[in-house]
Amino acid sequence: MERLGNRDRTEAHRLSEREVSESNPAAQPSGNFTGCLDSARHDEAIFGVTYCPVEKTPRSIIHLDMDCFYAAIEVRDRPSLRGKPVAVGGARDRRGVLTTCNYEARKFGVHSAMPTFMALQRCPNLIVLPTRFDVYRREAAVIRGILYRFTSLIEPLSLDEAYLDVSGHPGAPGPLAQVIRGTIFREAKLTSSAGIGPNKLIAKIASEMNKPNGQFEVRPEEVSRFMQDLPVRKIWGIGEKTERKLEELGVKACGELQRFSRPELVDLFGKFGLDLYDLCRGIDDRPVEPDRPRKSLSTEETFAVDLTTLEQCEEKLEELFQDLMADLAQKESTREITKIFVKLKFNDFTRTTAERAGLAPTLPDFRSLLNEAFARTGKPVRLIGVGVRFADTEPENAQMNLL
Ligand code: TTP
Ligand code: MG
Ligand code: MG
Repeated sequence: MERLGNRDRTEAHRLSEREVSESNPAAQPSGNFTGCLDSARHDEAIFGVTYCPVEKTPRSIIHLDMDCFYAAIEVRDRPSLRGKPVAVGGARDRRGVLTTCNYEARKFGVHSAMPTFMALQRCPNLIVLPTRFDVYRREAAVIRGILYRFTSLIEPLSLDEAYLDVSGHPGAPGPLAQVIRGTIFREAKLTSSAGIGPNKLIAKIASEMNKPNGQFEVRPEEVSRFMQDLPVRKIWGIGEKTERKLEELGVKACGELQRFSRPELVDLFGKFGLDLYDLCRGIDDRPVEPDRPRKSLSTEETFAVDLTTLEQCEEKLEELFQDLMADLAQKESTREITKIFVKLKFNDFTRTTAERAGLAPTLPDFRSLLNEAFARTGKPVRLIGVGVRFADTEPENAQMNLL
């Protein structure tokens, strides 16, 4: 029996990833754009049709980002530092680098990722404190707890920022962002900034505009005006290289980029050109994807040639078992496992799953499930999957797991 090459193994892993996301309740489509948009884009890319996507359901997205997060926590906890330039990071004599600094220090040109010695040259009075990651993580959990009072549709981007989809909230999003930021300040004594817009692209760009301790809202009818003069670099996916390429074409602002047709952008930037066509118009259909704990983890493989005997299946099972164990150790080493399962797909595309509660993920137990599933039909097997299901996480732990 010929074994699949590396590419196919990768594909098998990709499939297993898809399975993971299917079993994650948060990964369901948000109901905004679906594949039909992609196929329309595809047709246009081929036929050069002019196609103008319109966001079907207006959304309200808030991007919330804490102000000089680590430094703000340190200053809050040491009131004598208030008003002084403060940074957090490694020591100068140990070739340290700053994680961040407060706004007083930024006036001197000090910033994140700057070597500490350089920061001290620019600002000799800079107070450099060591990092206390456990404290920052705990604070992030408190803040996230506050956010969850307003919506469960939260996509954390890092410890100090998240997207919130507040489309379903009865309040207007601008005042709502004000209330959220006010609550964080009251309860955590930390300031934050927010951007409010009809999608993630706009919300993220807007949250920087009135930083620190401010917010900026772009209403749907203001998007076109907002994008006109916006530097192209503000768009996600445009790095230094693309910015330079665009500059050579005489394009600095999104309004100028809007003059290019879709086929022209595809010629210039490949597939990203299609995104760019929308993004420079302020159109971004990416849903807010909550990062809830996955319910199961599995790995599977589709075979180039169907397996016809139990022995052949057992041989493959062992390899899949090793993959699953490695995946488990890496991604979910601490979760309680409630069930293990083996899934078979047959050459007629029917499938069956044998699963059992209370078994540890051991090879003999997976083997017994394989036996059970195989015996159900005896048909040639085109795919085997092995996996585990996890116990539900307590809400409090769930929040910690997000960090
Ligand atoms: P940011 O939100 O990028 O920065 P910030 O919160 O310090 O400042 P701003 O007011 O501009 O939002 O990052 C959040 C935290 O992540 C930051 O406080 C420290 C950490 N961090 C690093 O450790 N290294 C880095 O290079 C950056 C940018 C941040
Ligand atoms: Mg921040
Ligand atoms: Mg941030």
